[in-house]
Amino acid sequence: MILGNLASSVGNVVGDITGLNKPSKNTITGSVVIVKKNVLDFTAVHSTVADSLFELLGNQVSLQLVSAENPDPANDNGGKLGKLATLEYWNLTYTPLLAGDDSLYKVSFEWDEEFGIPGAIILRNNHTAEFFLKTITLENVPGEGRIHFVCNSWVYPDRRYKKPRIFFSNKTYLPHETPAALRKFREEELQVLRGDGTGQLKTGDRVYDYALYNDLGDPDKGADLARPVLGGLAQYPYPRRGRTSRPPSKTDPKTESRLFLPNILNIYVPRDEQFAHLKLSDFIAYNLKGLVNQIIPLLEAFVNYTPNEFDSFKDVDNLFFSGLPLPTDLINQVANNIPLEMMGEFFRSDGQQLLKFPVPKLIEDRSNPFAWRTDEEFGREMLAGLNPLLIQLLKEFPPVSNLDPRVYVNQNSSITKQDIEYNLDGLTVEEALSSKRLFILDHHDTIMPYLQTINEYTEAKTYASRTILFLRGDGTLKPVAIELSLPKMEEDKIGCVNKVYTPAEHGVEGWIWMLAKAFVNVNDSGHHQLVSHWLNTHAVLEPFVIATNRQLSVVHPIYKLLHPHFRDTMTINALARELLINANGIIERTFCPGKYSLEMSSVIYKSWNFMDQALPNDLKKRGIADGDIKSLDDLDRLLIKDYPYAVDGLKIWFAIENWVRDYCSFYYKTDEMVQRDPELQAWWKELREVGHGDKKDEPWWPKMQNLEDLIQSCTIIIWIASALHAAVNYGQYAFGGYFPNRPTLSRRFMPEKGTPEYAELEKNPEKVFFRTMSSQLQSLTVITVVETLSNHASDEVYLGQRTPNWTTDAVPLQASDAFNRRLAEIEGVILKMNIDKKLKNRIGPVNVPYNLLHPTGEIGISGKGIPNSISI
Ligand SMILES: *[C@@H]1O[C@H](CO)[C@@H](O)[C@H](O)[C@H]1NC(C)=O
Ligand SMILES: *[C@@H]1O[C@H](CO)[C@@H](O)[C@H](O)[C@H]1NC(C)=O
Ligand SMILES: CC(=O)N[C@H]1CO[C@H](CO)[C@@H](O)[C@@H]1O
Ligand SMILES: [Fe+2]
Repeated sequence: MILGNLASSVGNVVGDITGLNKPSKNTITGSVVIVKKNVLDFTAVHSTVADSLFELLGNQVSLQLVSAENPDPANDNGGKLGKLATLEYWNLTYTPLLAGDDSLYKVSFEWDEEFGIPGAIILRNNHTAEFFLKTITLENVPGEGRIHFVCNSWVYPDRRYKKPRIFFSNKTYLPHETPAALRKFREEELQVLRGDGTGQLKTGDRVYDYALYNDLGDPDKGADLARPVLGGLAQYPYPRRGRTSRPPSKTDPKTESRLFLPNILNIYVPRDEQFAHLKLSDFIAYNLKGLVNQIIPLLEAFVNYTPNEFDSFKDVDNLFFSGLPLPTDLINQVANNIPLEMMGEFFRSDGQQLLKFPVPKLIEDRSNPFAWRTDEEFGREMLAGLNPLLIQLLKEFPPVSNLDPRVYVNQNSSITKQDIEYNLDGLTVEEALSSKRLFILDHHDTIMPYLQTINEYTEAKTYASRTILFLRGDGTLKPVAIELSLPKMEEDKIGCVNKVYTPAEHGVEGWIWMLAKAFVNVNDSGHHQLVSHWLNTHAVLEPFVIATNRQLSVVHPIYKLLHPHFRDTMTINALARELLINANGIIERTFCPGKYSLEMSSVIYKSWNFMDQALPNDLKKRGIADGDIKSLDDLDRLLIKDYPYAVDGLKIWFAIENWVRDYCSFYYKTDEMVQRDPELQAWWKELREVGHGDKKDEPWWPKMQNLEDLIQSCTIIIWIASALHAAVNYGQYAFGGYFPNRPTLSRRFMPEKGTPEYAELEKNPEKVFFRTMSSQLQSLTVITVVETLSNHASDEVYLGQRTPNWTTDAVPLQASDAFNRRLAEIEGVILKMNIDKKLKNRIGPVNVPYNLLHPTGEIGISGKGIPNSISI
């Protein structure tokens, strides 16, 4: 971990120096770590970063200590301010330990007893360019020793700020425990971060504020690019996003105007949310811009040039194993614009230029290249794939609909006992139901209301679906029936036409069954991307990021607890609004609901429930857990024992909960302390009433009146940001990169007996499969994007890892160590389970171990590791 190496090396360096260079009695020396410009490689984006180390010297950067002990009546009773001091360069030629990217400066402060212990530092950058300040460490503070300031912040020229920048030491204080001399500064800093709610925010600003999702449409470019505003109205409720306040579009005053593509990196996010990376290349989301700008147009050109459909699985294999040759003139035409390192990712040249993608894990094992098509793998991916969140216990047979009878009729399933009974290993349907061995993947009620519109007004032709699965004796799930439904008007109500498919292995019937599974996966892919991934992790978390920064001071214990789990989230979400979820963006172009995609996610947000995001609650609600799971001792309440997402997830869940409990109980000894913490109360109120304002009246919100509310809420926030997101994000390429396994769109209905399509299916089934599912361009686009989304960066920070010296409190530090030890233990258990042959769902026919919840990970598309935060 970069930060880890750095801080320990600074510690050593400073130790050496002070030994050689004792400060005089009335001086406090400090060391300041600033990142050199040349390693930031931001030149293209931010050309103003300080040019040379020496530019920061002289009077260009001044620092002033703020007393934590002695208020100054002349300064509104804020702490006394020390004399200005300036940076000096400290040429540490004998300190090879200093991390290569950093510059170390020295500063000497005048100090006397009357001043007391410093608690903050005011820093003014009088230079014309910004720099990235990492840490400040004061040495030999009388009575205190070393005081450390974790800054990690971009510091702009002082004239850009209304108040000079202030940094607090790494001590932690509840509001009422804040030394009197620091209170004023604590409050003022929060005011600065809240801003005054006006004006367009620009690069370098630090303001955190809220806005509606009114920036997805582009009505100035045409009515077909207009989209409804999400959030603010009962019809389309949505979580809030970060405010940018660009001017309104010309056509629709309610819609914010959009940025032009080349300027996308100028989209506003509060400065320290953006690129706190040493190298831009470590920020994987940055690649998205190149993808949308350059690679996807290249794919389009390629598809137009060559047969623009895949005809067989062999064609698809070539894409991964041998590469498809790229015509030379095509290369010449577009390649000039593509940065070399980007070409490297997708185009491998073996003498000639090839379009070649990394082999998705799903098909890596060549001993059984069609393992992905088996029923066992189809069922297993509902437990250990990239969307293991929807399978639920079937309580009633046949399955019923809960759609409003005033609008819908006959939406119950028409699957019969005869359809499934012969596949229940000798049980009757009643026996299978009462022994809780029937499960369902239900995509009926949620999609039915949109189905007519999608099939009529978009390119897609698709179904609502119900899949029934039987839990076999060996712990695997066997799909026993798939029902595909289309809407049909019956008088003035919406009825439906159902068609039931049952397993078949051979001949046309085998292909029909395979298509039925593919239609289910189309629907599941849409739900995965829009709901499980975008809405339930990325979008719902952003209001927590904003509220935390606006209402909790950086010295507040809950700020310190949560902050690592917010890294990069606002930035990736801002880029997603520009490139992925916008009108005619990648999602609309490649997923079934097309232009209705985001609108549908807003309808689903209506039933989002914060408390259900807690894994034990979620499992109970889906009927997967028979009763409450209060600790790992209750693991045998899982009806599906070998459910990798749930088994690993519960271990991680309780590890997080224990850590949060130890941490919070150290600061809050009583429930009353929770009630009386004004920052905490303001935080929660704003989160509910503004950030998730469209859901503010929901009865399930914790009231934040006791320690247990606080522990549960923080555990859920950390869970969403880390494990839940990892489970749905980093397996995208492993499972979805091989797109026949997870098509995102279907363009034709199921062939019916007696039609030319059916005859074609008998003759050339693979060709029909590829004509029915996503087109070549759609498939290539999706896998290009999910390849990027599935990457772990080289500077990834995994669950539990923290900036050293993030607090001075011993008990929380010990609790954090214990958390990390527990996570390491869990890794051991996961590795062991993954080689246990009895656990059939952990590896499955495709031989891909379930590593998505293995806490530490590996760089690249490893499908392994839980980062602290949602960063891609
Ligand atoms: C659907 O099933 C429910 C529950 O069994 C039943 O009450 C309802 O009448 C059924 N609807 C129709 C149209 O058969
Ligand atoms: C950081 O923490 C370590 C203990 O974990 C301590 O030894 C060291 O002095 C601290 N460094 C600073 C700069 O506070
Ligand atoms: C692509 C698609 O059809 N997605 C739908 C599948 O079903 C869910 C509900 O379970 C809908 O929300 C999706 O939009
Ligand atoms: Fe993500």
